[in-house]
Amino acid sequence: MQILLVGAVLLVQWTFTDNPAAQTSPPRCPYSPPVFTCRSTQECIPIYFACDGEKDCVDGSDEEQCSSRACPDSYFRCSNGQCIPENWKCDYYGDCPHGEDEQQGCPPPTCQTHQFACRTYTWNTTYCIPSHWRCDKSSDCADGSDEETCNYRTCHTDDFRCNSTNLCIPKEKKCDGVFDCRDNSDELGCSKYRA
Ligand SMILES: [Ca+2]
Ligand SMILES: [Ca+2]
Ligand SMILES: [Ca+2]
Repeated sequence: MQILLVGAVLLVQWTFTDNPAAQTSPPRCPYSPPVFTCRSTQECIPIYFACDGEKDCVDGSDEEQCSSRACPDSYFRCSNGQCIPENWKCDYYGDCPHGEDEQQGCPPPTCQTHQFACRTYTWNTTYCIPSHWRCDKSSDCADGSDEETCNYRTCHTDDFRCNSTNLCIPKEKKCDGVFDCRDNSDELGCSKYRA
């Protein structure tokens, strides 16, 4: 009798969990909209995971028809069809595979007070440089503007000449604990910086 009862309970449980209606109802989406819904499983993924070059749906449907897919409002469309939130645009981090989100009319970053701002800003190229890299006879800005309108020091006989750039600095600046040469040669071998 007891075995029969247990069997009946198991049968009821099995019938319940095997309910076809429970199996076909779409899984609950844990992401806030807009989301991409996978074609065969009806699972959802954040919309920026679609057309990002990686299959996130089991059936790979998130990587299909990317060339014709439009983006919802307040989303930026990368050239590969990926949709990224508008506020990922011009945040100085390339979210689109080719950095398109950083290339269209983005303002240059704000350089810190001890930095020199190069004249033109292009994403992913050097823009803010340490101020002592200005007029050090070594081009650091992508547009070379750090070496424009420089009054390079005329070399004196007792000057220190930087190794790789031939920039002359007063001998007092050799081993003064501050880097003046672009290659740091003015502080090499000095007691302060000796390892
Ligand atoms: Ca994907
Ligand atoms: Ca970005
Ligand atoms: Ca320079």
